Amino acid sequence: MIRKTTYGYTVEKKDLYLDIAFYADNIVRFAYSTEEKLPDSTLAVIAKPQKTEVELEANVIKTNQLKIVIDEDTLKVSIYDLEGNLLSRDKAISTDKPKVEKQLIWENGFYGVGEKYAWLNKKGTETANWNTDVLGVAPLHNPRLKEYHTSIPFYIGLDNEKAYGIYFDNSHRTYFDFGKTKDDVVSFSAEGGNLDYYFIYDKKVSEVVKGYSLLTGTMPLPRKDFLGYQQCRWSYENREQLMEVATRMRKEGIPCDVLYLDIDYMVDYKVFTVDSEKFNEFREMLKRLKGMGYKVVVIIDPGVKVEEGYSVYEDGKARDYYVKDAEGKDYVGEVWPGDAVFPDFLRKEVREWWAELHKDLLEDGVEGIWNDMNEPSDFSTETKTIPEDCVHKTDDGEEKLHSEIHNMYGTLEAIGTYEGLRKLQPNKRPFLLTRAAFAGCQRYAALWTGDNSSIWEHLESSMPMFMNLGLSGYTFIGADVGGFDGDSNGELLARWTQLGAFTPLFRNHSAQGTINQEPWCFGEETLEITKKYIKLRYEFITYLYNLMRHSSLTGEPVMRPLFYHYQNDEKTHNINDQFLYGENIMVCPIVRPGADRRMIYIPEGEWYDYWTGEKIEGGQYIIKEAPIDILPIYVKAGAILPKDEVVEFVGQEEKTLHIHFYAGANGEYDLYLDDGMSFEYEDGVYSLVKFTMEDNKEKLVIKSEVNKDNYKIPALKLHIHGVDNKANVTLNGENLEVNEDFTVDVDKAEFELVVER
Ligand code: MIG
Repeated sequence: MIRKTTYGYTVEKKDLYLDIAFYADNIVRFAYSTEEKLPDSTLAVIAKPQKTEVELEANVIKTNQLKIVIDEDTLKVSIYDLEGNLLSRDKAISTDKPKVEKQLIWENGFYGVGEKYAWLNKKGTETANWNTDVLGVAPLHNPRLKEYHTSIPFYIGLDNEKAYGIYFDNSHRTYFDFGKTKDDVVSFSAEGGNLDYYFIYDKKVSEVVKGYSLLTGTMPLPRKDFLGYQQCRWSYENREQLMEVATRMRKEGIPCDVLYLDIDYMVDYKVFTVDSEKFNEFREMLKRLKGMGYKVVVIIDPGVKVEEGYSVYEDGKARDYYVKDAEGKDYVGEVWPGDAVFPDFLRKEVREWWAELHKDLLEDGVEGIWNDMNEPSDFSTETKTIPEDCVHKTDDGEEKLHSEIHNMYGTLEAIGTYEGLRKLQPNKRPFLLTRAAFAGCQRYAALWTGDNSSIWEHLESSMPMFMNLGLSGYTFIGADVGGFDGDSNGELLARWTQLGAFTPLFRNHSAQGTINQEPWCFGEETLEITKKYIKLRYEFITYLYNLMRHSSLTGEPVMRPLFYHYQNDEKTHNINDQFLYGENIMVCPIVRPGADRRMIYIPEGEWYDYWTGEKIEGGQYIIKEAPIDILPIYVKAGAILPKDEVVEFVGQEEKTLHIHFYAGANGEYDLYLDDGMSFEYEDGVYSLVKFTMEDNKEKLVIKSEVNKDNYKIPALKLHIHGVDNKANVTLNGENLEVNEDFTVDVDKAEFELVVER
């Protein structure tokens, strides 16, 4: 029997209910449970069911985009678009051990599932989600490994003309099989919990990504200075080492905004302590670094050292805030400080307590927090995490097994820390970096992909990983530039820095016991190349900041696979080593040693070689020469790009903003400007300038319009690319003499420039 509910329909079969709830015309939730109500969601889902136009006829539910056919005997569903094309069909479902097998019908590729090694397209493979400290269980990240530091049970199926996403809202260990076991079956299942999933449909994959972001939220607008270059190492062991790095950066003229302190800044790895012997006058040191333009981030691990007299440990114990073992005693594992207990972040009061502990560090001048080991990692067990039968408690005192909470543990820590930072510094956007994450964690923390190695394979594999993370709602991402484990080398660092300059989080980091890999460690040539690309990063920092803002509003990633904008071109469905940086820039890194050229696929349209200005017709493969100092970059005709003059750190001084127009197609660009730091933009303290370019081959018209000016708009200089005839040009109606490279100073942000071609 199918009954109407306030949010959709319920189908009942003996003691089982299938709840169908609508979140939009194209977003439908299918929740199977033994209770006559929608089951509770995990922390990932923030959307609520919406009143949607739906109608029921016999066993068919119709929305404005979908037709859902329900088999009342089996509770299996089939989904069609309104033209009658079959989008999805259940072959088998089970609810005791939640599992769905769907028919693999038309999907050309499968994507998403967050941070996973191996190629972009997951068709023919299987994977699993269980947050894991990879180096604890394997010598290095590799394609046969399924479980990484994060779990995002979301995937996308697509072909040229349509796409869907399935978000499986289950925090237990989950499994996905994309046609591996049987080539006509795609399945997902979990070790426990409910069969509760969302189906998101659209012709365009970009809309599916936005739909997923509607369900699980988007990244908050980050501070602009944290988009600058970041330098880290395990560890800068003392004040002298850290200051030396800080000074050397400036001396070499390498822009840098952020420095990190890894675990050795603490006393015996006790969280929320600072070793004042190694870092004497910590507060004064941070002040000096601030004066040089640096922000310092410190690492905080979740494990609390078991030690009498250590106030954090004793306070948490007195309040009964730690995760319990199966016998009801505080579970004691082993991490860097030796015996350690784990705060039960599932409870709000524990999260608030933890947040409050950051107060002294912030008062000392620490500007960001780095959460590591939060899978949580535990050296003492074979699984390298705390036992699955450990017990957490909800705010209502209900007990939950670690097997259910595990994948969310890092995110729960992030919620506590993020909300705590907001409270402690109400008008500064928090910066938080996490290793472990679950779906939805993008709302709180940036993510790095954990312990990679200084090998070319990990440079190459980071690209599909980033693109799939982006499709899975995670925008603020990066990998350890230069590689973490093992020794890096000059060529590898140069190539890695080239890619890093185009990842939202741009951090060079390396492990203890490996050779140093700061930009100056491998000789003059490597220094010059890394410096060139770190500077390029700063030239594009306003552009990146604008992409980040766009992502914070829509969920659209910064690093996008080519099919994100060229879905109808099947050639793009398996491109692993090129990506779009926003819609109009294409980056094609070199990821092999000794390579001085590579093949590049140029998608349809007209493109410019960023370095030479040469125009290239799309729809073809080209071979691009790329000696060690060249990262191939292409800009699409119609692009309008802001570019900054290079500074040592973000906000050092106000400079002219350069606006680059790539003629040959129409284009538009909304430039967003604010203080890059506070929450005042939420009250409208920002500016928006809209640029448009119309190019009908006879005439090029470039206009701008100030749509909001509550924040200072810097001086602008225009650069026009791809126009040969510089004879008949007017600026605001007056004739204009144009110089060789077609740059124009404008004295007002609103202008009109016309070129008769
Ligand atoms: O067990 O804090 O992924 O970035 O440098 C290793 C030391 C612990 C793992 C992190 C890495 C960090 C390291 N940590």
